[in-house]
Amino acid sequence: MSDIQKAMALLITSFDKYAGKDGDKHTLNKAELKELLKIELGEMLGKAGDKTAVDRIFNELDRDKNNSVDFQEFVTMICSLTVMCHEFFASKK
Ligand SMILES: [Ca+2]
Ligand SMILES: [Ca+2]
Repeated sequence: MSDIQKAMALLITSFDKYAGKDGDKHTLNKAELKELLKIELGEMLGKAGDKTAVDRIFNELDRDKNNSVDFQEFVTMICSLTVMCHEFFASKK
């Protein structure tokens, strides 16, 4: 597998790991999203542990407003974060 294929597989595995906690592994509820943010992106998001930040991120991610974050919505967040990282490293050169 190439690095990009590995990264895609990891994204899917990570989503399943957190999304499955309440028995529905197709979507993340707010508690599941909070745990994912805290454990996987804690350092990057800094204040993701605080409740207002989690609410805000959850509302931003839940584009179709059905009160849960599906895989597509999750991947959209990862893509934006990846673009931010890329810009950050590009600006350091
Ligand atoms: Ca779930
Ligand atoms: Ca949704």
